Amino acid sequence: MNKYDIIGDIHGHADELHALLEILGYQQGSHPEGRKVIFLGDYIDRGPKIREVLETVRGMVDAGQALAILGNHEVNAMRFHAIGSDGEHLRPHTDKNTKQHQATLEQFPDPAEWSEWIYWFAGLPLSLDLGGIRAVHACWDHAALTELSSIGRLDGAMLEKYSRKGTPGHETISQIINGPEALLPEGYEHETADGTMRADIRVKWWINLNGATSREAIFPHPPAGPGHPVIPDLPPRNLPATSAYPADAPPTFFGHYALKAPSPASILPNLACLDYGTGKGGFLCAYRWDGEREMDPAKFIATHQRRTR
Ligand SMILES: [Mn+2]
Repeated sequence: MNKYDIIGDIHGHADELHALLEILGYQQGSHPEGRKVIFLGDYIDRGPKIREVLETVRGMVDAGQALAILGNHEVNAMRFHAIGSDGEHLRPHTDKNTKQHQATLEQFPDPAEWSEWIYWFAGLPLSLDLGGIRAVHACWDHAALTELSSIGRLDGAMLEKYSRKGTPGHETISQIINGPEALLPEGYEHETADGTMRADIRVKWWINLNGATSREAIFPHPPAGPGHPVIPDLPPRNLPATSAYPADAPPTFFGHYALKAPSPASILPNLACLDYGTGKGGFLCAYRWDGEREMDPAKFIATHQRRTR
């Protein structure tokens, strides 16, 4: 059985990636004990060394030393660069969308080179179910993943089908790469990590949210206390239907949520988020998986930790 080291969102932070791979025992992209890496997506759009991150990830995938899935930033990049059948970009080049993609645009001024990377993204899967272990960028939604399992490459007509905001296809793919969202009650907003005020919140998709208050549903919980907006004990609007993540499901790893915590931990015995906001004052995080059904708190490895075993 393969043993895997699962690594969360990197976002152009190649130095942290190389430090983490070294802690995990990888030498020039391969492990002496034959372990492999699973990368959880979001390789681009921030950080100073996006090209180096992509070259490391792709190099390990090509050499059979790693598996990589798509994050919302890669799918957004594909949409940003693709032209739809109506002649418009699948992701409109608004100020907001351009700003989100700015670091990548600056670090890849040659469109021919960037096209190559877009083509590579199109060959990556949206999720992995390896039997003993599962990986997805934001949300393991069985129904959405079943619908998406037949699409093959996410390019051309498939990309267009899953790109148009407001279409069922877009909802399906967004569920996987962005996770479900809701809205705070009328008149309430929260402060996002980048300092903007928003009414829409990410929610805990692994519990039954039926009847949950905004405070119970929001994930992660934003900073609380003086100077921070209050998350009310009132039901959010448009709360999605969710159910408890099955306790008998294999260990499942996701990224995306930029958690703020001094050290990593699992959410459930078989569920963990490995995105701890590297480059946003956090750290890059991995889980060292050896086939166990329940996660071991000692096997979360972060760039700010010394090797412990
Ligand atoms: Mn993400």
